[in-house]
Amino acid sequence: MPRTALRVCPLCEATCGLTLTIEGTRVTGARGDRDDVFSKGFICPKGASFGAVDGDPDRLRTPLVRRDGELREATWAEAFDAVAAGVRGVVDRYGADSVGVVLGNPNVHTVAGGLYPQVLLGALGTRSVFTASTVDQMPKHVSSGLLFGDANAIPVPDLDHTDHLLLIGANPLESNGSLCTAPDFPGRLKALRARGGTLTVIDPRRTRTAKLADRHIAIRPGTDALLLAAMAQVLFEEGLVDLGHLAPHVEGLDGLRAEIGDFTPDAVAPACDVDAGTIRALARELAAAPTAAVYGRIGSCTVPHGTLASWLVDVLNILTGNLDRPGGALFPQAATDRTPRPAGPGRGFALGRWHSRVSRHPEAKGELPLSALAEEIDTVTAEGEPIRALIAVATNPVLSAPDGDRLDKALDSLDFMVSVDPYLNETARHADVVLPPPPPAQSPHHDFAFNTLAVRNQVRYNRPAVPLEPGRMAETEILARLVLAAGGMHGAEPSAVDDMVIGQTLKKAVRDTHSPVHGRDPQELAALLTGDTPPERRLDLMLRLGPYGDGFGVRPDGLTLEQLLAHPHGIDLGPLASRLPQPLKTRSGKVELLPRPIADDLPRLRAALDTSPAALVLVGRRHLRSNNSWMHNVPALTGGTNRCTLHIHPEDAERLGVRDGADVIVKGAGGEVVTPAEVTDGVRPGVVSLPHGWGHNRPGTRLSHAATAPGVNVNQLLDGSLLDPLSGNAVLNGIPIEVTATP
Ligand SMILES: Nc1nc2c(c(=O)[nH]1)N[C@H]1C(S)=C(S)[C@@H](COP(=O)(O)OP(=O)(O)OC[C@H]3O[C@@H](n4cnc5c(=O)[nH]c(N)nc54)[C@H](O)[C@@H]3O)O[C@H]1N2
Ligand SMILES: Nc1nc2c(c(=O)[nH]1)N[C@H]1C(S)=C(S)[C@@H](COP(=O)(O)OP(=O)(O)OC[C@H]3O[C@@H](n4cnc5c(=O)[nH]c(N)nc54)[C@H](O)[C@@H]3O)O[C@H]1N2
Ligand code: SF4
Ligand SMILES: [Mo]
Repeated sequence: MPRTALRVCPLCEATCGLTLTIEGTRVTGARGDRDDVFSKGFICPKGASFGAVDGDPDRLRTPLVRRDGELREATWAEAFDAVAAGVRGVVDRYGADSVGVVLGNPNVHTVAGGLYPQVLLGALGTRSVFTASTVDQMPKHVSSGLLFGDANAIPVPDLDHTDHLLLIGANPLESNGSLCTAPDFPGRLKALRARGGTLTVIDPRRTRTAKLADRHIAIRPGTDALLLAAMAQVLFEEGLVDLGHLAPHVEGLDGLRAEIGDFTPDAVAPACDVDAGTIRALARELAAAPTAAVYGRIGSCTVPHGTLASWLVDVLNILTGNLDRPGGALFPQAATDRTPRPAGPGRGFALGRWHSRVSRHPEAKGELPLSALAEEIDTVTAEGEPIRALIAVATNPVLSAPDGDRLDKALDSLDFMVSVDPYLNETARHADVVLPPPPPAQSPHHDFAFNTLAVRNQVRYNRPAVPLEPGRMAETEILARLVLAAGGMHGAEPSAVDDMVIGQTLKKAVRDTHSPVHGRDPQELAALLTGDTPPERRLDLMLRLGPYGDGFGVRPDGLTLEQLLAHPHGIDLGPLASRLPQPLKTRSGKVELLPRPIADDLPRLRAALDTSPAALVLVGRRHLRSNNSWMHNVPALTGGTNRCTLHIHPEDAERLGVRDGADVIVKGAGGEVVTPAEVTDGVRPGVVSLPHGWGHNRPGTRLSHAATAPGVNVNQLLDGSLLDPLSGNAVLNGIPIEVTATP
């Protein structure tokens, strides 16, 4: 008899609740959970394919260990012995920084990824840390760090209540939203219009999201910071600045006005290719709306002025009084957030506390640019040791980061590499040890990351929908054992890792005068934790110490793991609400409108006014039935329009002699690829578009379906040298390229 189980979907940031149909130990169906407190039944084609993603026969079932040059099946014990020997050998000989750690996107979608990577970094003590954030949203972290003193304080547009949404470089109809967790983002945009609100989309492509908008502005890629600066300039010039409730919490207004005075609409219009009148209208509409939210995503981050654009998004929210008010952009409050501290000056946010060895890139948020990973491995300098061992968790940088060919060679030269990944893919094929986590149905689920970015405060937890297959190891245990093996405690019980974290957290909490458990006995508190597994006990701890928690009995109705388990469809914690000044951790205790690193970067933006644009630039695109590099192996999600083609405008096609469907050569600083052209006026003239995550044609992988239609790796067009200097984020959009027709 089939049974059902509830499970939040981990396949994108929308976090939809699913009802899985399970026959034996197999997931044979998935539909939206109508009783889910947040998603209320919404599901997309990826979620509907949960069973196929979960049951992909190419998923690895046992660890692989390299012997005599070949990856062979091995026991878990053999695999962790090899990890301990490989990593510790390098640490002992060359020091901790010669071990690199790369953390990929699915870490924010798993319980294991939420609980162990920070412990791993602590145990290793390495500064060679790289994550998908520097090919994604690092500019937003940096701008939040500078404005609010907390890199993780990211305001989220109040989608369900706003009157006016200005959406920049985001295509939620394909991506289902990002840094704005909202199940049924498309439905929420339609509801905004239905209640009389307006939607403006700024995107060089006429996306499905743009088609839904009242106004679509096909900007020249990479120039959003100029356009946003000009909007701010108009607000000042026309007396439309109105901080409202924010006034007591903001400093630096006069400095800001002076600094951006020369970014007038007329000055930026030629660079943006948006006329000055339109820019003025955008500013006036924003100021006139009863409530409004400006929201920027990939297209505003992965560009040369990504941090400035991300900063200006919030500057506009602030200047119009829309930050931190319902209908504007608000700070969510997640159930596992730390207990809020009273408002007041904080420690602030520091950038560039250390630098990368080869190109001297400043760290941001403790990370070095993923674009610099290859050179940190393959380049010898007098400054110190290169990276000689690599720990890669849930990541495929050979496809997702610039210049995969160089990284491919660099990974081959390592003394040791371990990959925690369900697939033997383009990156994992270089590993000496591959540790495969179980598929999602066999894993617990909680959204540590996305609840801090959600348009409604809520909390959900799922235990594994089916038991672990024999021979499998939970990813939480894999990562705990990895912490022990890499940290020099190989062989200890994995629960020792969790006990240590619980002990340290409680010790700190009882000393904190603002904590509900101040003055109590940590051991007594630890004994009160419930849960079937060490990670569950850690979740219980975070919930109970969190803003809605029971404080270990201080608030008897407060949240605990037990309560959460009693509410399988989740617990609603209410709409987003104003929280300032509490989230501010700047040294001044205020929103610092014009932080020094931003002011120092403005001359570079000014210089962009006079730079003549390249004849042809490349932007990316996402497809609803895809996700970065790892869903091309599921037949139900490939084919049709989900193909790796180069979108090119008819005028450019004509000029270059490119025919629809014919192969074209695309050439960039890092290399060239050959791919079919698709002639469409969905991109603006002067812009071509190619999706990322393709290029499944390297030997030694086990991705049998993906290999049948491999596509090409767009990131091979990059050489890794184009970065947003403040954040170290890769420039992935607006890259100059050449396109030629094949004979
Ligand atoms: N040109 C261009 N490049 C881009 C982008 C772009 O827009 N344009 N987007 C960038 C963005 S936003 C991102 S986030 C990055 C993503 O870059 P990455 O994080 O490096 O890449 P993914 O393709 O998400 O690969 C994730 C890996 O995790 C594995 N995985 C899946 N589920 C699990 C799990 O439960 N546990 C573990 N341990 N592993 C799992 C998959 O098999 C896959 O190998 O790509 C970036 N690259
Ligand atoms: N289906 C699907 N969903 C996904 C993913 C996926 O790969 N596939 N990946 C997930 C991940 S990791 C992330 S980070 C999110 C990303 O979520 P989104 O940010 O919504 O992602 P995109 O669909 O890439 O939208 C970026 C848009 O920016 C536009 N753009 C490019 N350059 C510029 C520019 O200079 N200025 C402006 N204004 N626009 C520009 C592009 O044309 C594109 O339409 O999606 C997540 N969801
Ligand atoms: S929108 Fe995202 S979370 Fe929801 S079903 Fe689709 S892939 Fe899963
Ligand atoms: Mo991402």
